[in-house]
Amino acid sequence: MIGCVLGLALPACDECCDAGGDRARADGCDCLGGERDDGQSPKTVAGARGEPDARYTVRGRVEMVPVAGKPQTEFVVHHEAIPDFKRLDGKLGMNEMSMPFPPAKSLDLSAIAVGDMVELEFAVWMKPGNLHMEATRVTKLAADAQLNLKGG
Ligand SMILES: [Cu+2]
Repeated sequence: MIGCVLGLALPACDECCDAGGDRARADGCDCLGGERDDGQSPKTVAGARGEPDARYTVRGRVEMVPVAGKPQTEFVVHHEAIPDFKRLDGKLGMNEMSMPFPPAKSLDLSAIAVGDMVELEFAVWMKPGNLHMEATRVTKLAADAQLNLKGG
């Protein structure tokens, strides 16, 4: 669930988030997947969320792109560490990890493919009852860009 990604007070999730990356996902932890906004709920109507509480820019490698008509596909990026990421528990930082970034409605991902290295901007809403995050801009990096990812 998204709250977990944001570092909500769920100890198991916190552990999972701290572990980061594919291991956490392989362990079946809810941290990187699970409950997500399906884009259908009334809350996602444009403007209903108001201004995001924070915006971040991070680089990473695309691991999955959403395919029209296949709801189980999503935009997944293995992102670099985000040292200034503000978590709900007041701590700072998100480790590098592989996680889904629901695309904003206006975001066109048609030029993005699995394996692409990208710079990603995302917005975060952190108020109780309005927890959400979405990718707002994705730009391809040069093919020889060097990402700082332990997982390769
Ligand atoms: Cu993350």
